[in-house]
Formats: sequence, C-alpha cells, structure tokens
Amino acid sequence: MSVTIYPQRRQKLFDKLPVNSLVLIPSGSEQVRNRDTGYAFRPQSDFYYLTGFDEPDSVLVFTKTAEEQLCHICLRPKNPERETWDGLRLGIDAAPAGLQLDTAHDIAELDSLLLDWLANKAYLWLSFEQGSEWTSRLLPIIGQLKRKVRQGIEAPKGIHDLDALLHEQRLIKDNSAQLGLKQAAQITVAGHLAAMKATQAGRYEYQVQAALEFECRYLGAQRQAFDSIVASGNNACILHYHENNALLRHGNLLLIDAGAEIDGYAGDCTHTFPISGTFSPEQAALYDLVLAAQHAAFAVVRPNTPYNQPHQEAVNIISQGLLDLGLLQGDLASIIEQESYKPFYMHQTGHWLGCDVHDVGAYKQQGEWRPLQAGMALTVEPGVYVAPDNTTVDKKWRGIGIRIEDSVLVTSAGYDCLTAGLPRTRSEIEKWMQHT
Ligand SMILES: [Mn+2]
Repeated sequence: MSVTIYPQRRQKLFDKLPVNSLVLIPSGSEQVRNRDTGYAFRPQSDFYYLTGFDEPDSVLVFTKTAEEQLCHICLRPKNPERETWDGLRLGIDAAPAGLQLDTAHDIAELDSLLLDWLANKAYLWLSFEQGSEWTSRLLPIIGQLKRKVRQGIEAPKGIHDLDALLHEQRLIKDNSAQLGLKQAAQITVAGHLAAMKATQAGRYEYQVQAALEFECRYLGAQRQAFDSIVASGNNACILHYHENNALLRHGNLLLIDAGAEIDGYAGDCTHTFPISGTFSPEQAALYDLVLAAQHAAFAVVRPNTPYNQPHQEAVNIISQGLLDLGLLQGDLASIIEQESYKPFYMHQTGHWLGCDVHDVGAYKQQGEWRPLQAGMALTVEPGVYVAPDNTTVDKKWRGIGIRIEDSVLVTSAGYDCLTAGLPRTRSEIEKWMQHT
C-alpha cells in the first residue's frame, strides 16, 4: 500500500468535518487469551485505513479549528525491555515522520491531552460502534472542561457518530483500496485452488483448510479475513460452520467459504465441488441452479442498480428452479411474496467488502436500497441449502448445500469480478478434479 494514501484519506475526512471538531480513532488493544498470552492483534479497520499502522494501544486524534487542522497520534513509547519480548515499537520520536502526522505523544498522556484538545471544540466524533468504552472515558474529561466555563472555555455540546462520515468514505474504494482488494482476491483464489487439489475422500475438512490457509499465508496474506468454512456433505447446510473436523466422503460435496486478508483488505469467495470429482444428478441440478442465480445477479451489477436488485434476481431464479425441480409447490409469484423459498435460501445475496469482510457503509438511505456506484465492492453469493431433516422434499435432495460466491468491484461500465480464476461450471470443475 502506497504510504501517500493515508494523508490523502485523512485530508478527505478533515474536509467533511465542521470547524471546531475533534475526532478520536483508537487502534484497539491486545486481548488476553490466557495468562500472559494474547490473541493475535489486528488493528481496528478505521484506524488502519487512516494510518497503515498496526501497533496496539494507539489512538489517532484529529483537531480542526478555523485556523488549523492537525493530526496527532498517541502511542506506546519505546521500551527496550518490552521490545525484546514483544517486538519493536515505532516510538514517539519516529512517529511524526514515519506516519506523516503532525504530533506524537505517549499514550499514557492521552487523557490530559484530550483535556487540552477538547477545549472549545463544539463537536466530538467517535465511532458509535465502539462507543461505550470511550464515552465513559470522555464524559469525565468533558465534565472537567465544563467546570472551566468561567475561564471562557467551552466544552463539546454533543458526541457525534463518526461512522456516518468515515464509513461512507470507506464504502467508495480509492485506488489503493481497489488494489488491496484485488490482491486479497487473487491470493484467495490461489488458496481455493490449493484446497481443491488437497481434497480427497478419506481426508478431513481441516486438512483441506490447512492447504488453503497455507497457500494464502505463503503468498503473503497476514491472516485469513474470517474463519474458514470447510463444510462437506450436510455441514454445508450450516451457514457459518467452522468445526471443520468431519471426514470427507465419496459422493458428497465440499463447500469452502474462505478469504485471505492482506494489508488491511479482505478476500471473500465460496466454492462448492464434488469430493470425488463428479456431481450426482441432484447435486448437478442444484449446482446449475445456484450458478444461474449468480449469473442473473451479476447481470444487474452496475452503477444505479438498487443494492437489493441482485438479490431479487437471485431469488427469482432460485424460486423458479426449486419449483421446476419439485422442491417447492405453487406459483412463482406467491412463493416469492410469501418467501417460501426461505427454508432453502435464507441469506442475502451479498454484502459490502473492504477492510472488513462484512464491510461498513449503509445499505439503505432514507428507507430505500441505495444505488450501486463505481468504486463500491460487494460479494455476489447465492446459495441453496436442503436441510438434512427437511421432510417436505424427496430424500434424494436432503443434505445438499451449495453456495457460489465472488467478490466484485462496481465500475462505471458494470463490474470487475475480482475472484475470477476458479473453475465454475460443472464441466470445468469435473475436468479440473480429474487432472489433479
Ligand atoms: Mn461473503
């Protein structure tokens, strides 16, 4: 990621702030796993998006007045002993140049600095998603300021949701974000191909997971963007299955939903294929249906399409298909109106994608699904799941779960499929499985 992008992103946020604002954006802290061992630390996406800095216990502060706008960081000071144990720290002296920020301070001084910085600021901005910890810390500081009114100091009059400003900015991907998403998607596809190669009856789901995650890390991903779902047979009907401990069996499908994360951007892709290399007639019928639904959804991805339209297209195709195959009865219009497809298709056809796999940004505006626009990134992921205990359908259909998911970037001409490169038609998949 080019280092010049972070000052540009911060400037863009500054431009949207009213005069006399203070913005507080924490990186988050390490969480204890047990005793002196922590969970792997990943900075909060808002913080990383604006700094590219990945040390815990850092807080980014914007101050904007009529006269000046400044960007400050509070971070951990250098500490040779701790650094011997836990790794190098950037430190206070190197931070302004290293991160292209105006001032840097010891994180231990944050509260007293905030007392200074918040004086005469009318607007205090922070993320309401992570608000309660910070409001309980900030309200006493605001209380101290209020006691200084006779010295002519004004305290903030309101706390405002930063998400409304910053998450709209994150929703439209700048060039660096687009590159990050492309890189994450390419690594993700390579991981899926490695997983296909590693698949054979008699192995366990976790062994396929290991092959996928090995490939992603080998290619530079810092971590997975979310827990990999490697679900064979009936397990594919559990949408967020993550035990990944079942034996792979001949005749079953394997559904893998996984994505790599690199430099703060997430990949997200789902692939479903037969463990032994060939689809049964029922698996084939449902696979073709889901793929047709994905194509119908893709066909409307372009600027000005309402966000929900790809989903509606997928629902139409899936409902008609389930009707044709005899899994649903009645007429199409009432199936859609009464949502009787939902036992087979219970999730949406996608979500925003970015720093977070389920990325930020509003889906509706003034009660209406917002129109897609160039620079937005989303997934297109229809599926069909026939629960193993669904006695309303013939036994031969039960326990089949299929999802096909790609990550796409909306462009002025339509869309770019970022996760292209997997065999997707049945014949492509069967041919591919024979060659490996
Ligand atoms: Mn997804």
